[in-house]
Amino acid sequence: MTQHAYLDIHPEVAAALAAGQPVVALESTIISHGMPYPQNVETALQVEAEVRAHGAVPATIAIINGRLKAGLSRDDIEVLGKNGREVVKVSRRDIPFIVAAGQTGATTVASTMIVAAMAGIRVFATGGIGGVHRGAQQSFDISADLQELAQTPLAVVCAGAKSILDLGLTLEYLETHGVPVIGYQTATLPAFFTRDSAFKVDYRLDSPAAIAAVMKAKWDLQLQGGMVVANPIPAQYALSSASIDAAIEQALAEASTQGIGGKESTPFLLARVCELTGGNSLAANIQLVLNNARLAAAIASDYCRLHG
Ligand code: PSU
Ligand code: MN
Repeated sequence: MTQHAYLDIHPEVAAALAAGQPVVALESTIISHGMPYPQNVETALQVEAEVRAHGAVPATIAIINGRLKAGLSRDDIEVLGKNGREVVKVSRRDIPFIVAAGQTGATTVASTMIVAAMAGIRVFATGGIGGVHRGAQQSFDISADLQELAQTPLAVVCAGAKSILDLGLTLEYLETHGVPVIGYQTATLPAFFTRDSAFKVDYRLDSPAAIAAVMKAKWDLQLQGGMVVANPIPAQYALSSASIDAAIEQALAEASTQGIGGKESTPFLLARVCELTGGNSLAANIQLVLNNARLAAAIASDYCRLHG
């Protein structure tokens, strides 16, 4: 059996891919583990609508009853959102277990990239990528998202990474593995809720077309792997780092006292930061994902034009 025997591509997504039209992949861990219900479902549907409004077809990715899905129904999204943290969080390691057991799982950036690449999708929008955690010198907690970026060919549009992570070590890790970090209209790495951080991106590019040209060159040259497109949160929704830093410090301290580790670490920190900062950070989170969906649709359109 080939890998495609495990994959269901939604008819609308399949038609767009066959016609060389732009498609944007979206992940589902952000739905089940990244936001509370019902905002998670509303946001997932809004993000799909935003991709469409900007000329591309959305393909939200998950595993439903053991089937890899590129493109979900409204019911699938409702199930992932309503069951929230009871839905298994699936990264690269977990895929065969969830498939073999016929279970439903929410895909992380890493596993979304795997399924998207299988389907032939080249652009992916999300909120924030996983990375090297603070204290990784001791814990070795480094997201599988980074290894996936090293080997799977997608442009991942995000708002940088949350400062629950060590941004400096995350950049070093990506550099080692040949993954470029592009700043969209910025020379500094955005830190999710804030437009800036103390770190520089590798390359600043100011248009979707310039990003699409780099994608084409990289993959024409058969340089494996993906790239990070870091898109700052719109200024009117950005939070002050002072307001978010205290919540992040508290969440990290609680995780350490409670001995939270492994795959639970990121969902725990995300949920605590969200609780501690209240609706403020959730509203910002929703806006930055919509902003990334718009940019991803534009990049996908330019890439299709170039690539033919
Ligand atoms: N960061 C966020 N929101 C998220 C995630 C990260 O701000 O929802 C999710 C993504 O699905 C990402 C995953 O791929 O967490 C990383 O988990 P881990 O660190 O366990 O690899
Ligand atoms: Mn981890």
